[in-house]
Amino acid sequence: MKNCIWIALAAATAAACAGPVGPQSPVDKQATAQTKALYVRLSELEGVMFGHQDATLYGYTWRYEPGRSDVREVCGDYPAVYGWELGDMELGRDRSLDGVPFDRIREHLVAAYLRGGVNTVSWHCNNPVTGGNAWDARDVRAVASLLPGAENHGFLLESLDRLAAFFQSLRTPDGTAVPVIFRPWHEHTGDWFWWGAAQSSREDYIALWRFTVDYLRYDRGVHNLLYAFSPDIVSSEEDYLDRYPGDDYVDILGADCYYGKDSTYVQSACRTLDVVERLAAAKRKVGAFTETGYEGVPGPVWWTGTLLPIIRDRHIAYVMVWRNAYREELDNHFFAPYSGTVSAEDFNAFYASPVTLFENDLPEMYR
Ligand code: BMA
Repeated sequence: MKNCIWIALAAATAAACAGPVGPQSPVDKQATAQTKALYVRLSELEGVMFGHQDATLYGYTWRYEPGRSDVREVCGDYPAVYGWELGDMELGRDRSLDGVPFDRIREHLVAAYLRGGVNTVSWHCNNPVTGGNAWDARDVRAVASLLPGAENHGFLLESLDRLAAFFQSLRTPDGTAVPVIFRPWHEHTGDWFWWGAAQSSREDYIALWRFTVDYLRYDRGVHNLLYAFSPDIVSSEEDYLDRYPGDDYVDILGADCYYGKDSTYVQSACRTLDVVERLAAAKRKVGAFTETGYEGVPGPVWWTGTLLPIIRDRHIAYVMVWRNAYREELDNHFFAPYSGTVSAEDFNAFYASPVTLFENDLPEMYR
């Protein structure tokens, strides 16, 4: 009895002391236990996890060498977040648009999870109308053509079936489904993808997003996903929410913003992340800087001089930079440092900052 009173008192005190309630659970009520745990972890972590697209698959000077990562070769630690790309899976191919076999992606994604890492997946889907790639944005019919009753709806179903099978195949050796942050139809505020705002109506874009989530969740029973919404830069909450599919369809409020040739990056990134943080707090969801980077990172102090001040003091779960393309395929297309590059030393200072979290900073329980 006495114990009960103490427990009741402790609970009441904890409730009274607790701050605003943070994100509670993913929008998918049937999300697996590991997916729910990932969401809690994303909302509770103190600091900003660092992510790198395709981190362990290849680097600037190597490809498919087990254990390697350009980030690790610079700072001695793996990233905490990994991005992977599924473009071309919708065509039934066994390699991505970047030539990476999907079997390898699965292997690296599961290995990253077993080390305590967080996985996020993007999808540069080919244009269903023209047969061109994701950047073939000449045609304005593509999004509408995928909706129920329209001529390419079958293509959408087939594509989502393929993605669903991939998501469901992400299992640890003991059969546990690996949780993944899925970030479809990204950067839709720009005009460079066929699903962009200049190429589709607001209603059709939202319908495509909702159909994608509902189909994977209810028709295919995929329950190991968190959904991330990631426009490019925005200037206001209104702007951000213009094509927002609704709170029941999004777990993570993200945004993408790249360093360009002009000097607007810091201002644009800060303004956009201010919006992300405010909306994430209001909606009790997780915020993230889902893609960023400076191609070729020519600035020797870009990490601590530019990126760190942008992410410091922010309630965002992670910041992810884009891939280090293998230079024999694509020269100077790298966004993380590699050993010997001009920003490598500065990256070590960025790594050492208490703000940034890499694999070794993750709580033991996640590793
Ligand atoms: C882009 C570039 C392309 C790549 C695509 C998907 O931003 O890196 O080379 O094909 O992402 O990974």
